[in-house]
Amino acid sequence: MDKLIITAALVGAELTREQMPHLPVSPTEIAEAAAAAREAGASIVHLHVRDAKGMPTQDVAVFREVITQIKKRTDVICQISTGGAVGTPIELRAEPLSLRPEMATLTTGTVNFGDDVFMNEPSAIEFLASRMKKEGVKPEIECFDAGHMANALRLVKKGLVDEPLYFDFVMGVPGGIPGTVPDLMHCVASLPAGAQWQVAGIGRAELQLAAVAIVLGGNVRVGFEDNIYYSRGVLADSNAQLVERVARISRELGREVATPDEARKLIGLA
Ligand code: KMH
Ligand code: ZN
Repeated sequence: MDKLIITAALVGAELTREQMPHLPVSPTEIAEAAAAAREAGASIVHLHVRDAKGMPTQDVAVFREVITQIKKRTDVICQISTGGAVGTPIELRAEPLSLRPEMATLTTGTVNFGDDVFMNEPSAIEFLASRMKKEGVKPEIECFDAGHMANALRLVKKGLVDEPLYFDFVMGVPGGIPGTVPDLMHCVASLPAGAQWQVAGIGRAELQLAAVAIVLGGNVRVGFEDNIYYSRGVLADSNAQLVERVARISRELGREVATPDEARKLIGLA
């Protein structure tokens, strides 16, 4: 089995300091969190950034500052979000692609998102996919629902995304695919040949689905964007603490954890 790739989703767009006092917000805080997550076993950081008021932004200058500071500290793969926050206009979502990061997320369908709707019309998805192709950015296909997998294959048919695909099953968002083991098994069984995958379980689904992915040969995403608790009612101290637990469980189960350079080779970035 390949080594485990761990992604740390450090910030998110919806979370506030009131909900999570340890949330990294400034570029320096995000870069320090990225370096600590890498030390704990992460090879990718999934990046949202915040403006001076702590609000989510797709501002290229802020992404540039964050990525520059991360690269000064560590060798982790930087994956920018093109999802942004619910309601971010599609043109703004695409802007940080001009920085040509190694990876970026590409959500391949609309989904109810709690009381909101995370809109991804077919034309918007194709716009983001073609920008990624033009800039040479590897998409991570974000599936908030099972039907989003088939939408990704349509992009392949249209020549907008190249195989092998790297899927992220985001499971447990209210309105999306539930965060259960049978739902994960359904997603894994539906994978096209040669595809790679990871799971991002939301809330209490995070750890259980991570354990299943480790055993099945998939990869794992953890971090404050997805879950702020270490155990029931106990907030995590840091993103690194959540990463470290997954790395420890994986090693205990006999699966080593990939370094960033090993992850680059596994994903085809190097
Ligand atoms: N903030 C969510 C509405 C992504 O990063 O690509 C979308 C999201 C997905 O977080
Ligand atoms: Zn995100």
